[in-house]
Amino acid sequence: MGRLFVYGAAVVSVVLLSLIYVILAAGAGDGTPVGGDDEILGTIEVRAFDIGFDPTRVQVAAPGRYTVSFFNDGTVLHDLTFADGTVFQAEPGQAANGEVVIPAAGLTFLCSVPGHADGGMRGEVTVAGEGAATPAPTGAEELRDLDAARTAQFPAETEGKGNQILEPVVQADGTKEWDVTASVIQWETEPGTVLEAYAYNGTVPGPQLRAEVGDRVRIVLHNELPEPTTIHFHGLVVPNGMDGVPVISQPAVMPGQSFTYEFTLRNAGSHMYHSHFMADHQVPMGLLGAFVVTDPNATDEPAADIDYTMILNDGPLGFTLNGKGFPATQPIVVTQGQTIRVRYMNEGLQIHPMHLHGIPQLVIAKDGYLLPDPHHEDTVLVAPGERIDVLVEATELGAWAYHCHILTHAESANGMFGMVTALIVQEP
Ligand SMILES: [Cu+2]
Repeated sequence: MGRLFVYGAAVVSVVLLSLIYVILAAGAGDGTPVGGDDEILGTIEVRAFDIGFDPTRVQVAAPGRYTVSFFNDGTVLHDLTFADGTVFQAEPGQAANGEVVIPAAGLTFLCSVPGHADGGMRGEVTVAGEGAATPAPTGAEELRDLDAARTAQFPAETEGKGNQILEPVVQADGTKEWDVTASVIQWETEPGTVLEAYAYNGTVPGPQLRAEVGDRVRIVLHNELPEPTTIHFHGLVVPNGMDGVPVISQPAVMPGQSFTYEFTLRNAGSHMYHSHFMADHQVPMGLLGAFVVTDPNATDEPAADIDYTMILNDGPLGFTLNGKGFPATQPIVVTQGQTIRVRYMNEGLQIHPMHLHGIPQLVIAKDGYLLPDPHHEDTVLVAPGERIDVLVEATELGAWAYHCHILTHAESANGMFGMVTALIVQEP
C-alpha cells in the first residue's frame, strides 16, 4: 500500500515543484576549500510573508560563513530560526541581518512563531556537491526524494492517541458518568514535534463520549489548568444552566475546582464538547472532543460498517486530523464493499474542504440532523463549528489520498504535512 500511496502523493506534489526550487548561488562556485573561519562566502537572502518563506530552498556553493539578509514582507511578526539556533526576528516591514555558518550537511530553518512552521514556514539551506563546477541541476530529484522520504513515514508512530471512546461509569440509577480533567500536557503532533497542549484526560482530542437519546448523562469537569475554563456541549439540546458559557449560564470553573454537568440527551447526532472560556485559545490548544449521540428508536439512520469520527483543528498545534499532522495521521483501513460513515467535526478557526480521492462522499447529515436529500460530493466543506456526516462506499481498491484541499494546510516544500491521511481499501 505504501508504494501506491507514494505514487499518488507524487502526482499531487508535482504541481508545487516549479514554485519552490530556487538556487541562490553564493561565494565561489569552484568548490575550493573554505578559507579562514571569518571569511564571508556570500549572502543568503530570505523573505517572509503570511505565511511562508521565499525561497524555501537555498543552495550555497560551499560550507562556511554567510551573511544573512532577512526581510519580513508579512503583516505579523516572523522569524528565521536556523536548526543551529541562529535566529533573525523581524517585525512587519522590517529587516534583520547577521551571519550564519552553514555546515557541509546543510541547515534547515523555520519560523518559530507558534503555528507558522506547521503552516508551511520551513525551508533548508543545502550545500552543492564537493567539486561541482556548477550547482548541479538535480533540484527536481532532491524534491522528489524529500517528498518521498516524508510520505514513506506514513502512518508514523507518535506518542499519544486522541479521540478514543471512553466508556462511562454507569450509576445505580442508570446515569452515565464521565470524569473529564483539563490539564496542560506535552503532545506529539508529528514525529519529533512535541508541543505544549491543553487536553481533556491527557489526549488531543479528548476522549470520545457516546450515548443514546434518553440517557441521563453526567460529566464532571476537573480543572487542573492554570486558567479558568468551562465545557460547552456543542449541538446538544441542554438546560440553560448546563450550556457552559461563563457569566451567561454558569460561573467560570477556576483552577483546582470542579463543575458537574448533568442532563438528559434529547437529540441524536454528531456533536462536540469544548471549552467556552478563552475558546479562541483553549480550543485550538486542544480542549475539544466528540460527543456522539445515537437514537435506538431511529428508523431512518443509514447503515454503516465502520463509524469514524474525524476532528479537524488548526492553530498552535498545526493543521491536524484527530490531533495529529501527516505523516502521523492514521489511515482508515477498510475492506472492499464496506460502507464507512465519516463524521467530520471542525473545531478549528478555519474552513477545511475535505477531499477524498477516488470515491465520492454521500453527504447525509449536517450538525447532527439527517438531510432530506442526501447528495454526492467529492470535496466536503466543513466550516468552524460544523459537523458533516458522509457515507463512503469502499468500491475502489487501493490507497486513496484524503486531505484538506486548502493546499497550504496539506503540502509544503518538504512534502505533505498537516491535514492529510488516506482511505485504504483492501481486497476482501
Ligand atoms: Cu484546511
